[in-house]
Amino acid sequence: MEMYEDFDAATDWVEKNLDFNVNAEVSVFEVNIRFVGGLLSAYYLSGKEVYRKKAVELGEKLLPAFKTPTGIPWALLNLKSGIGRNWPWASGGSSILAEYGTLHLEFMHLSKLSGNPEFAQKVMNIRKVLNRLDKPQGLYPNYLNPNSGQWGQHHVSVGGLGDSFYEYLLKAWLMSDKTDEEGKKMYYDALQAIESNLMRKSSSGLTYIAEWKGGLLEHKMGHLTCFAGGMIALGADGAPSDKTGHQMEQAAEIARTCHESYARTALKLGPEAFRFDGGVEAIATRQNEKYFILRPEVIETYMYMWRFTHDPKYREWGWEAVQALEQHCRVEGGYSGVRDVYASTPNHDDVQQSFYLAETLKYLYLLFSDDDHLPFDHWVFNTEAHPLPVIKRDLTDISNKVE
Ligand code: DMJ
Repeated sequence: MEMYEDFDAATDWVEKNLDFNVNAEVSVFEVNIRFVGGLLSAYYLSGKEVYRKKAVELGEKLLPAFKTPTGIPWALLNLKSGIGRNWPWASGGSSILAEYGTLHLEFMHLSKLSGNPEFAQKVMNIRKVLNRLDKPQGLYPNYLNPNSGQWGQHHVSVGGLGDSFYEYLLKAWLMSDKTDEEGKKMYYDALQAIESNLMRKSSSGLTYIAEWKGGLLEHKMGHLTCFAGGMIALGADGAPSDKTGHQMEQAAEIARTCHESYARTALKLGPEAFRFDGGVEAIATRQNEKYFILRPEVIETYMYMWRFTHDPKYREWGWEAVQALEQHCRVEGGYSGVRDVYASTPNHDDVQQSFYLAETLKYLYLLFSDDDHLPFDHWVFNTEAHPLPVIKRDLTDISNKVE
């Protein structure tokens, strides 16, 4: 965005103030996607050594989280003592799929930048544990016990608790310059199981991805799940050729459903979750699912769909969102979430989530930028929209052979 002065001020702050030697308990996942991812991106975009150093330093601080009998990391970690534990609410002491499954991209880069193979080994071991387990209907439950290595409750979601695990399988393959065949296979197999067991069409023809509770479907789709339109579009190209068109259609249908979830509200901003039962379609029916906290997933999907199709409707839908954000979320100090998207006047929650800048506004900016701005063949976005470069395979050997 050419905001060089602001960037220099931030670099100066990081150099002088960013210190990880704190006695604090943090979420391993959130620290990884927001801070490690952000630092890595800043390094690759600027080449400034301080960002590389800080990213590796922080990565090292996270390593004690992997000290479990299986190597599946704890969700929470005290950065000073190195003592980890899991969320008290998570099925019998389980770790969460979307948390331990969303470390791969950053940890591969940490190994590359530090020369320390430990980071890569830790995330490759997570895959090994997963590949040894039986998967119900080919699906990955959201809960896995790090002590026993067994699944917890058989709940499956492409939204909260599951989402970015699937995203990271696909992006691991893309980020490896399409050499990570294991990541590729795990992604397309998982997507097949999702399509068969979770993807449904409403009576009026809206495609949605439901939640799976031990074999029973809950016909609810979270705002978080709306990222799947973008993910499926991104993966469609690499799918077996007979599936490419089908996956692009699925992605477009999910984008349309998520747009409907916005269009059917008073504020033209989407609810946290919407349902397809009791005669309703793409509408939140419970009061505690009617809020909007500036989440990016729907706009993220518009951005991917725009890049792959150049259908102007995706920019139009993005522009509708910009107008709604300006009208209903803009407040004196920045932007705020709203408590009920069906109420005609917004009731602000007084919070600007950090993913609003990192993701929502970045994806909007990219939606209205040229395709050569952070092109997909050179960059993958981590789940917090921090761009990481594709690690190009070394072609020297091949060209030698060709000669
Ligand atoms: C972000 O932190 C990431 O996109 C994560 O994968 C899911 N939730 C939020 C944004 O809604």
